[in-house]
Amino acid sequence: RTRMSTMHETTVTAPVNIAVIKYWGKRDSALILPTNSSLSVTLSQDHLSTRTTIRASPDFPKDRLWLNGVEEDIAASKRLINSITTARNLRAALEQKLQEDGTTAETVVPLSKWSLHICSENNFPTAAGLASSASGYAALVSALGALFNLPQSTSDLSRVARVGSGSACRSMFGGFVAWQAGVSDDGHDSFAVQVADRQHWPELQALILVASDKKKAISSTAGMQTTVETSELFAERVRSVVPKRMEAMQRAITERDFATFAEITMRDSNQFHAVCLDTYPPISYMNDISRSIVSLVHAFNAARGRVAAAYTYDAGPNAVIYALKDDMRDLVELVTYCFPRDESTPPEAFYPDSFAIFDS
Ligand code: 2P0
Repeated sequence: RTRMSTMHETTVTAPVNIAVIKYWGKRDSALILPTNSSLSVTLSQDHLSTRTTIRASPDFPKDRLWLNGVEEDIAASKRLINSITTARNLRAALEQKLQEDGTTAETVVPLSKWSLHICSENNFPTAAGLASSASGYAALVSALGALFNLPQSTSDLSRVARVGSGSACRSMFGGFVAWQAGVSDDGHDSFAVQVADRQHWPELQALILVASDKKKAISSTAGMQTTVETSELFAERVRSVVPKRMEAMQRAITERDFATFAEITMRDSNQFHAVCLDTYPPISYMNDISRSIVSLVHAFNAARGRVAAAYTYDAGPNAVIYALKDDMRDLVELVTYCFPRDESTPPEAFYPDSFAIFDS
């Protein structure tokens, strides 16, 4: 017997983002409120994204979720429960409002009371060690917003993505995105805003260099907690460095000033990794290949007599390089010459805008 009339389904995709001003540190771990604002570039959905389908039905006995085909235990994840429950509460409020407004009860589908089946897939190898929680929670919350027909703005919904994973709030937008840390205890002022859309600066490209596809030793969540508790350098970063950089970075993006954009990006990556080393016991995410790519980018810039490329590293050894289109062509040639790919390099390596793989 088909129950199509009572089945509702939505599919969305959400992209990965790479921070140029790094988020590292929480002032509230339960609500995922950061110690400092951050800023990122959202990558193209074609290469790195999560695709999530959600189905709601009165016939489902409970919520279930599959990640890349493997069922996850929702009850074991506070983050999943928090984000799903928050979206469901927004839907319940909407249903109540529609009823109060006089919409006949039969036309208000009680989606807030139905259970969900959630299916989420990354279009990139999870083993490649690239951030998947950002696109994952952004896709989940975008799909819930669409399924529930929520009237909230994207910035409002970014708050819901934030309680799943901090960096996910930035993946709710394309282009250049700031996550404003806020100062409140309840998180109402901690959400993402778009600084500029992708079309604002189409010549800017990102190249991803996979230096290792091993899983990282210390998770971001655990690592940043230890940093907050032990690093003195970190306190200085939060107090006096990041606020200045947030302003300068937004100006560089608005003015399409690549040299400034690139220098702040490299300096902020370097400071983030310095703060990790200042953590006690120290955290070290970059490896020898990461460090030789740093040297290569500085040599490339020195040879050009200007800042033509910028590296940035997250909580792992893989490099993301930003450059303008004309310089990216030469940079890719240089990198492939210095780091010849081995047999195991997957054939999907491509550029521009951009995904190249170099195995150690
Ligand atoms: C960032 N990272 O700004 C920084 C730079 C890693 C290094 O956001 O605990 O996975 O889920 O809020 O978002 C990684 O942190 O941590 C991260 P949670 P998340 O992109």
